Amino acid sequence: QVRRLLSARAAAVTSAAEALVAARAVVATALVRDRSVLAAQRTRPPALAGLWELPGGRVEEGESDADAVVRECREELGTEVVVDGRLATDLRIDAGVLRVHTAHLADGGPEPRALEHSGLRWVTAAEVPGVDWVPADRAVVADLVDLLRP
Ligand code: 523
Repeated sequence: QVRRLLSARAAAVTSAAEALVAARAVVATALVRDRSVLAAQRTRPPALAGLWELPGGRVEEGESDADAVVRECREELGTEVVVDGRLATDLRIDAGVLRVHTAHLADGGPEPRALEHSGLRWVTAAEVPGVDWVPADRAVVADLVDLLRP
């Protein structure tokens, strides 16, 4: 009986730890230039294809959030970014929680290109609420509007 209880408890701790790891696993980037933020159009999965997101992805083992943001922006946009802050609201996704970091283009860095998305657009505070965001990213519309306002 005691052994069964202990092993149930160990399983609960393990799954809580796994949930925490999963919850740390995804970052998104609010890349800001000239009072606009970069929105990127997803190509996958089918449920999200055509919708717009803040670019990002899974954090790899041993990476910090900021490392992951820089790497994802290189891979997806072919550009160099500098992380300069974080939005207060986390996004809820199936895998757990996605944290949104704010960033700007590195001086003299290449212009972002849609290497893994079907399109890119710079959106102003006035345009942010009207963008067809993926469901999770809708949660930061108000934060983005605040971020972009003078
Ligand atoms: N989101 C999301 N919004 C958002 C990002 C960057 C990601 O809702 N701004 C979701 C979409 C996926 C999950 O987070 O369900 C992982 O994002 P993804 O697919 O862009 O990350 P990848 O490409 O690093 O991960 P794999 O799909 O495993 O390749």
